[in-house]
Amino acid sequence: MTYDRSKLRPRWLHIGFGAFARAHPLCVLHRGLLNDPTGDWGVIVARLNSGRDALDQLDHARGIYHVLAADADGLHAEQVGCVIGTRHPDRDGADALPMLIASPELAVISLTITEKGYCSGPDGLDFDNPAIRAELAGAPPRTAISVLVAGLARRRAASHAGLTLLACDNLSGNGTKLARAVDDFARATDPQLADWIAGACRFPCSMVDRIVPAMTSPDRDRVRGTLGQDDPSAVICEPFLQWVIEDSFAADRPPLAEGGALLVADVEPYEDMKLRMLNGAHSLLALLGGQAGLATVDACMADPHFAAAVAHFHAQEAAPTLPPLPGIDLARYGEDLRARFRNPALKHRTAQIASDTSQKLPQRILAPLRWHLAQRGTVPPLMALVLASWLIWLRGYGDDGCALEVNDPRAETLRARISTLPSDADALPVFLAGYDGFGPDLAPDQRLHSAVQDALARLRAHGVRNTLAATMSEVAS
Ligand code: NAI
Ligand code: CS2
Repeated sequence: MTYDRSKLRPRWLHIGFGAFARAHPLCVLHRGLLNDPTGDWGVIVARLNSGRDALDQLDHARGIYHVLAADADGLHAEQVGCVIGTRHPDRDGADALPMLIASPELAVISLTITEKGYCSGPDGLDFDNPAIRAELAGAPPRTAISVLVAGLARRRAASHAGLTLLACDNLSGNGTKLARAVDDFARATDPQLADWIAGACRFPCSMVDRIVPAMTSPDRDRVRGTLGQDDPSAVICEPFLQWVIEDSFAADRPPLAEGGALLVADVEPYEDMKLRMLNGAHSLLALLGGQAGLATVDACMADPHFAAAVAHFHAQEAAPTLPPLPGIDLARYGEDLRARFRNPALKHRTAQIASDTSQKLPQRILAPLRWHLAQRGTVPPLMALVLASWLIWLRGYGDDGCALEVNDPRAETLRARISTLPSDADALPVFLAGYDGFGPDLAPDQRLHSAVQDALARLRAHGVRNTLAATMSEVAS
């Protein structure tokens, strides 16, 4: 490490110190500090709804941890040193984060809190979310949105300048969604605060990309073997890293371009490209692969039916929905994605990607599906199979009757409605009407109904592999 850590100040708060934060935003800032060693951009990391152990462990290592990029040649370790402290409400008190947000030195707050952490639906903040309801009724701030608003209220009261709030989750228009949720919450409590936030703070959108699977116990052994010591905060990920950020900062801008990020005026085309090509294909592999009993993405890609389906999905179902982006060849982008998915050193579990599907489908599958219906009047066959597969997951058993465990904030409600219905055909209309991602346009659409019905019947009758093989030969003819 070649920057002086003793010069780092608490200028950046990161909420959601999970696997991705370590290998992406914090890693980029670290690289930026290496390239601009005069910077004082130290980070305080926080967790809200997961335990404090990860933070205690990081404190024990004085904030230093390793990111290990995995490829066919092995693991390549990078030591990250930009973290200078941690906060957890259970350890440091409910006031700890709002106080930090109000401190004059702080300039940036970034978030990797998963899609559901934004507590939002298509129309902004979800006022029916029980945690949000409780906070608006006076409970101490615990959701990210309420913590941000509590901190910004203190900041305004102290007459400090606004902040940059940088959403780094896989949502389209992630910054806009964050701004909307914060505004909705603030406006419900203090409209003048909401006006101040809108004027003084910035919520840049950003496209984030690096595959960072959840760590497993064999991964911990690999880390120990490579470093020659334990590092409980280490993560293993792919070498690839991309971050495209809307160039809209409230005050000082950290050395992100120096760390490899691309700052642009409009992130939306990059976001849509990544969410539809990478994440859409990931959800396809996770749902259909998991249903077929395949445990990891590389195992799916080693199966010729899945490999052909992903190539078709990229070329015919996702890419046509995207506007051209200067300097980007979507065919090449798709090929590169498939090579990343084949990385045998990353054991990215299909079950991990299948979790929270209700939060992921709108930006990954349903937005491009709407494009196909509007422009071509058709439902692409693989998108229909993905939706049918999710219904099958919700009904609880896959090919050969194997049990499918759904980990999703909406699963309980959806499962209660559809798992007891006698047949998939009975379940389909309830599914279409019961999941709000479909919305008033897609839920009653007969073309969607019959495409998913057909996909369900095929998957149940022939299993995933045979269905993919038949579908690919039909689209080729
Ligand atoms: P993780 O499970 O390791 O960490 C999730 C973090 O989010 C934890 O700190 C957890 O406390 C926090 N969290 C979960 N639910 C929350 C809630 N309701 N409110 C506040 N905080 C909450 O997951 P990981 O891998 O760090 O991924 C997190 C997010 O980062 C993803 O959901 C995605 O949006 C984004 N991302 C992840 C990538 C990956 O490959 N892992 C790549 C690109 C983006
Ligand atoms: C994955 C993503 O878990 C998932 O849903 O699709 O986290 C994926 O690994 C990243 O977006 C890659 O940048």
